[in-house]
Amino acid sequence: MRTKSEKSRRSSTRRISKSNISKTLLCEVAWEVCNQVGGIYTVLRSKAPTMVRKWGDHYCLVGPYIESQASAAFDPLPLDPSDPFAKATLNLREKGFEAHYGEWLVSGRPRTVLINIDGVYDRLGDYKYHLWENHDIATPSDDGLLNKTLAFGYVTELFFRELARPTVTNKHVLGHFHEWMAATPILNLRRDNIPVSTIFTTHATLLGRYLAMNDPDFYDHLPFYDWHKEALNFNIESQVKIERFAANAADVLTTVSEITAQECVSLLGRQPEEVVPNGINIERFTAFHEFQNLHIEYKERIHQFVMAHFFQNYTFNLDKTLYFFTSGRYEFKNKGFDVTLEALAKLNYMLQREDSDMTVVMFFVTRQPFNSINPDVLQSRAMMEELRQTTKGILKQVGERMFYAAASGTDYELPNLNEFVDEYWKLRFRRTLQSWKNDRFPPIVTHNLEDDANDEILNTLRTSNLINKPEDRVKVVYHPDFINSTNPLFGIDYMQFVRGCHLGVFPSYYEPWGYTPLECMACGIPAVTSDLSGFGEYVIDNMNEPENKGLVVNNRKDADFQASADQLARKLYKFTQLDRRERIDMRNKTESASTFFDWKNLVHHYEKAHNLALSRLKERVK
Ligand code: G6P
Ligand code: 1S3
Repeated sequence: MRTKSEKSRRSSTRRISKSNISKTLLCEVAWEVCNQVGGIYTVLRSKAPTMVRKWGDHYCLVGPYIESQASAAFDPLPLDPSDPFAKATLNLREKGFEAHYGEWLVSGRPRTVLINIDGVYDRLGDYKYHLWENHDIATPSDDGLLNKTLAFGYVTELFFRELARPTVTNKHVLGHFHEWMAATPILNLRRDNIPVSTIFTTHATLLGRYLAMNDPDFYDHLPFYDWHKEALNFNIESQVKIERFAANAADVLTTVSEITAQECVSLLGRQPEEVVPNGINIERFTAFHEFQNLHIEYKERIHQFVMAHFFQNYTFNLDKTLYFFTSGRYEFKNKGFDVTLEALAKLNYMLQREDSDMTVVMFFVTRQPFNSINPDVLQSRAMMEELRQTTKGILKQVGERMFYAAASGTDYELPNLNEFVDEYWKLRFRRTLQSWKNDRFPPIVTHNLEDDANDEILNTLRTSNLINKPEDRVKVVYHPDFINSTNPLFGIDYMQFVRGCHLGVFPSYYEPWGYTPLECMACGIPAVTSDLSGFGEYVIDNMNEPENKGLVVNNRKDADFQASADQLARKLYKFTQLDRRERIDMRNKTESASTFFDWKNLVHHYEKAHNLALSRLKERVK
């Protein structure tokens, strides 16, 4: 593990000054600019207002042109040749490439160049040949994703060559590339000594992710892997070479956490000069102290789902029900789904043993291939809607008739309300209730998975007998699709779902940063993270008493699987013992602690990396 002195050695670099910014252009490049895929999209989007405030029109993003996304989130700007980004775009167009220049319609409205790679494939052969000849990177012809990134890299490299021409700008140019998918331009820019200083940020190493998934002792073995042998082993040699060679060719290497910095040393062969932790744009989340009200509003929406899902078979007190959730890409071990499941089984036992009247409903929100939503789940939802309509109809009839009776009558006693309901509604009510009730256990998964028999979450639930039995105090809903507002089961978007829950559970084994607990915090929802996630490690190093601020850091570094699961179960149990007032208080503390992670407080790490890149460029062109 990195020592404190090594950490502080890195941070001795100074931030880029205002006067240097006035003489510099900065372009950040990523496959996820204006292209919502995962965490890097969140980094760039949330950081944009802070960057634009600092850099003004000296800042630009570069991403792929994907029509469905660009049509909704991108506004073209006029191609004014006195604007260097516009001029470089014009030059690209003159060379026959489709490049768009405009504003990404997100907070801060950063200037953005989007490159359409569709027309590039016929020129890709030459580029690949040179990649092999000059950099010893052979690339197979049939890998669709790799070809896309190479096409993107090819045109991005040309964009930088144009931008750095004295006829386009007399300013220094910094190119900041995120993740291997955007990193190929670094190789030729360095080789041909183009006056562009490059920064490469890796948000995870490719090999690290594969190895962590496959080696139970990944962290112990990390210093000893043979990167090339392992890359061949996982059949990702081209991608790993791009990542490794770009990391070494860049003027400055950065990564998102200390824990991933160690991966960089072992698997990429270079110590990052700066760690650039991920922040959030708090303004986006601060709903003017409304977050407690939003919690109650969206919890009500989750109640609707839970009633439809469970109450056909048995009921429990919603006022004594807590909603826990985990979410993220389906990496069973890396995301800590395994530890979470084990802890839930223990929690169920602990609550049953003391005959608790609390119920915990745990949601697993991730994405796995499925054929359709389970028709039973959809049907219970429809039937609950029918029940609601029926009760509404009865209420309306009773209300109207009662009013009429009261206005025209002389009797001061409350009438028998049954008399106001006609036979049609009585029959409909009885029939709806009869078909509503059934005696099967509520399903643990909401969709029909393509490979139900081999799904690790399902199999673990079955073996631990956590299958929504009436006596279980912990119920489980596995939703193998991400949540958005068009999703028929919840009808709310993901952040609204988060707000409606009580606790996020993310005890990851491999997680370079991990935005999910941070997003919880910003909504005032307490969360569990782990000391093997970049975020958890940052919390331990930089925050006092995180648990009092709604953040539990699960120990995975020095604890084995069982010990981590035991610890997690105890923490979850402790949470179930809080009363409502204590939960409200905890949410207040959580929400106010989240300002710690505002980009305003974290962007200086980027500013240091940019300053270092600038000084290295000045050295090179001297
Ligand atoms: C928010 C609301 C309160 C409500 C509470 C429920 O704080 O402002 O009116 O009582 O949520 O909290 P709970 O933790 O029980 O969901
Ligand atoms: C990566 O995305 P992931 O979920 O594949 O980058 C994210 C942004 O830096 C980071 O939060 C996450 O841990 C990484 O794994």
